[in-house]
Amino acid sequence: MDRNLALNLARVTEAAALGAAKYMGRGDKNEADQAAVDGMRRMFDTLNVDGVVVIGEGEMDEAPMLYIGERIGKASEGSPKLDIAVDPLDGTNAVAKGLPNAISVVATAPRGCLLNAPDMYMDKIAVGPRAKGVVNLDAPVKENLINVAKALNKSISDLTVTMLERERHEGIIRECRELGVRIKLFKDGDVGAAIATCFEDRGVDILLGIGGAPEGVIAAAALKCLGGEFQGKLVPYTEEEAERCKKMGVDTDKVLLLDDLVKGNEVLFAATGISDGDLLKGVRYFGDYTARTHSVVMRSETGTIRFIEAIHRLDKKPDYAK
Ligand code: VTB
Repeated sequence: MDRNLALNLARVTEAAALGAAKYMGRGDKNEADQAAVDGMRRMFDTLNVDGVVVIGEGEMDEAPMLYIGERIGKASEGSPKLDIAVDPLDGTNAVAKGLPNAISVVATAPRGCLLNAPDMYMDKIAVGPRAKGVVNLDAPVKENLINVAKALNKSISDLTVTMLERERHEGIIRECRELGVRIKLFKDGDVGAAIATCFEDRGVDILLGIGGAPEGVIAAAALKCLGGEFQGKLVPYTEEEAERCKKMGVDTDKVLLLDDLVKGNEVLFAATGISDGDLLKGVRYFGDYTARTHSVVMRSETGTIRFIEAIHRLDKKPDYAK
């Protein structure tokens, strides 16, 4: 895999972030999402890849761009054939309201390597490298928490669990409180939260709970690069969703391990902050038509993690300056 492609993916998420960030706090999540999609699509068109979107904005009839099955990149002979997973704006509500943790993300792997997760819910567990191998999504919550605390050499009261603030998590929250761990709830953006478990200074040790399945595959791609562990289980809420899982050949009783979600070791991942978050700083606008972005780029093959702060001259990039 061309290692410079990883850096080009940062250009893709930067373009999406610069597009969406202008809409922060304006109350219109669709407008922000569209700007992220436009920025991302435009930059993808400049890359020498033969890509197929396997996780994207929706089915062809509901998404004009970055829809599942769409071919992207300017493919030529010898271009890498890739599966592409995108979430141009994870945290549409966060941008619309000016709240934290909105990011733009993209992950790629060779064709056929990313699980084509349908747009439904997924039960998730994510931990960083030091707790790899000690969690099991099928085990009771308390058992996982005790095992992670042990692996991190922390007392249980110092362990921090993070999850989406949703009513469906009341049961897990109760169990966490009975055990006495710390809890950090967030409103949107479980991709960034899963990644944060891999950085000790980000203040969260384990992600639990149910979020979007597409976001689960994207988070798994990142955790593969970071050497963490991610497990997921599709949670169909309707007959139709259950049928869809069956057709895909996914057993909803089975825990999907990292290699079921993201096969092989040629994974590339990039993310750029849109609003300030635990993982990345948001887009900042300075005088003289400049803006700063903060991104992370990773490759699973070498495990290199790059944080990139970029200063953009918006007057020289008319597409961003609108
Ligand atoms: C999560 C979260 C996303 O969707 O996956 C969530 O990470 C799941 O859906 O940022 P609900 O909002 O229905 O709980 C998002 O909030 C939006 O994609």
